[in-house]
Amino acid sequence: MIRDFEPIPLPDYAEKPLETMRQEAERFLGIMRQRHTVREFAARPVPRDIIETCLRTAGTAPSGANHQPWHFAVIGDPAIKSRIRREAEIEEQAFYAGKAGEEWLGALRPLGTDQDKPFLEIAPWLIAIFGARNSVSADGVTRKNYYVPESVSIATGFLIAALHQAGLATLTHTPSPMGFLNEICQRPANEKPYILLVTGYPAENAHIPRYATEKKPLEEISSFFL
Ligand code: IYR
Repeated sequence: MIRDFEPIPLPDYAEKPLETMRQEAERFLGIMRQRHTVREFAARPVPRDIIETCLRTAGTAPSGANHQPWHFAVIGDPAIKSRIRREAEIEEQAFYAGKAGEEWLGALRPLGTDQDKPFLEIAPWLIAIFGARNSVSADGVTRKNYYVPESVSIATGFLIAALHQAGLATLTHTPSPMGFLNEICQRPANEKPYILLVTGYPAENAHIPRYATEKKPLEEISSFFL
């Protein structure tokens, strides 16, 4: 179906006075600085509706041609989580045994990661995030999607921020390759798994690598042209 341009007045925009803008920008920075990737999760359950609301936030992300080329497969079933752990650890064993190469393994050393992924069974929710190269609409027409990795990554960023704001911890896990997620999550071949987002409460004794708290200063990540 071809849709024509139909402009509507910009909804929802409310300009903030500059001082409020400053305060809000600072406040959000403060919130996001409190996000830390966690690898030790509590087994405590998290209600499904909270995950659903955060997924709705992810679904507001901008995307190529507004095609919204993402799919979030949300896994709470312990048997499926075990299967994912088993498959992921097979890949990770090969990765850490040398497939990654010395340089990559060296880069990961300060993070302290290894091939054991118990969090894949412990955390209450695993969110497998897929990007669709093309989509088939209800009327059976296949349409190509655009900027799929960019779109999926932006939506994932929204999701991570939403889960953090809700009070949950996440781990952006990327077993590689992770084609096994298509079969387990029953996703078609035109969809590529990008990230397995592990979500739940952090374990009571959770640690993070100090290295992960070292964020580049503004001067290093930006340049201004005035
Ligand atoms: N997928 C592996 C390795 C890994 C790779 C990167 I790049 C990281 O930032 C962290 C881990 C694993 O999950 O252990």
